[in-house]
Amino acid sequence: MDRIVIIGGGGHAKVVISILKKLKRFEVFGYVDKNDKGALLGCRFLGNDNVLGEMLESQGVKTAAMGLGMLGDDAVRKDLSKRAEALGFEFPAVISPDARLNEEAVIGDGTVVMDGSVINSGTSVGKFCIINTNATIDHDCRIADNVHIAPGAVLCGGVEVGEGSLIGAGATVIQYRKIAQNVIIGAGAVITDDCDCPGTYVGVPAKLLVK
Ligand code: JB2
Repeated sequence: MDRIVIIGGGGHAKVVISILKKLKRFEVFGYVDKNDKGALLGCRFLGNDNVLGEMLESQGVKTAAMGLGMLGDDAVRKDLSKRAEALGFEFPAVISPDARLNEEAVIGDGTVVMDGSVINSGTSVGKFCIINTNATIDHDCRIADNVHIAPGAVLCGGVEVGEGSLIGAGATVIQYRKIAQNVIIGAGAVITDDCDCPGTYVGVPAKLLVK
């Protein structure tokens, strides 16, 4: 089994580790974090991000999973994934055996698809996305890189989501609507119109919050 290192040791990392354990395709070698969080589901702390290069060279660890979650600003996460890829790490898509992917769904490298989520036919999901627990993405959606679809969110058919956007827990986007880059959709919001400008949209039907 290939060894895999987890980047980050918080709540999101725990979920990623639990999916990797179910998959039984990798040996979870350990995690890197700014702080030692102790053993995480039996997975040991390896040091901070500076140990990644050394692991690649001397420990034969060539594979990584992004264990940092994102709830809005994803700069640290993006920077870390770029740095690790530049070092030579590969980030396979991590897809829970308890998710359902239908025909012609395409999932990018570094993306994690969690338990209970459904991704329907003809949908493509970019790199380093989080398709969280019980999220539903129906047919022919286009999800760009670094997008987080939070637990229980529903995207109806043909929805487009731009890079870095977050669709909050339990939110619904009706069919064929377009969400721009760097948009946050609040939990439980219902999107009935396109969200063309970056910003936070909340409510039913959802409106752009003016700061
Ligand atoms: O530069 C860093 C760094 N900065 C913070 N490098 C590394 N390797 N790790 C870093 N961290 C670590 O990220 C923190 O020390 C901490 O252990 C972890 C963040 O953990 P937290 O539990 O706060 O958030 P998360 O990113 O794991 O999960 C969030 O997003 C998920 C999608 C949470 O809000 C979850 O509830 C949510 N499901």
